[in-house]
Amino acid sequence: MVAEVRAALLIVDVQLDFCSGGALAVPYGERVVPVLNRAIEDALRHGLLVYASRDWHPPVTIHFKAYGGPWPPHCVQGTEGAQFHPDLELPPSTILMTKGDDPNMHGYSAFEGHTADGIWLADHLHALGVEHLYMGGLATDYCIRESVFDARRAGVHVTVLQDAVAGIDVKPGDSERAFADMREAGAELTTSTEWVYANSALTASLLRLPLP
Ligand code: VGL
Repeated sequence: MVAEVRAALLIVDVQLDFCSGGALAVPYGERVVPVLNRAIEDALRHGLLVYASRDWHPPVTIHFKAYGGPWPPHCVQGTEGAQFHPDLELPPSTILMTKGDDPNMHGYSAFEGHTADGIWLADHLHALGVEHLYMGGLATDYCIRESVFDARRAGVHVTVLQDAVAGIDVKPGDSERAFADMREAGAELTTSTEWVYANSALTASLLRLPLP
């Protein structure tokens, strides 16, 4: 039986290398963790699915400077920096999406992510009837931005939780420009404190358990 779940929370790349002290630190990236923990609690209360993407690069990838890419090595498979932030309270039911593991792909977008069984995020969402993603995580100006664009291309509604994201800002203003681009792409921006699942009653009424 297929569960009809209308909305899900997608947590993008809250990994140690993107937090203070990490190999590609987002300034104060870890500030999103408590905000996301509250969002996770809310999502679970409303019976929504929780997805989490992780950057999971091989040591040799076109993504890294040494091999022609723009970035220092980060989130290398199996290293501590690739671990989720230890304070992030991901529930056991979290659906993990791994991306960046193909040495020929950058893997910015969570939509380049797949489950351990090789199911791409877009196909997973489609199979479960998820039509709306609430998004938070790192980094506003790269992986969040690209994930939003791909979600919109896949016809998925997106709400970005603005206080649950943080940007790298290689150039000052990158995050602000990213917010404008995301809005332009049709994403709604809100804050977690304003966040109410407008469709929560509908979502709950549409839940058909058990999940496949
Ligand atoms: C990211 C830069 C490089 C991100 C990943 O998670 O936003 N940014 N790799």
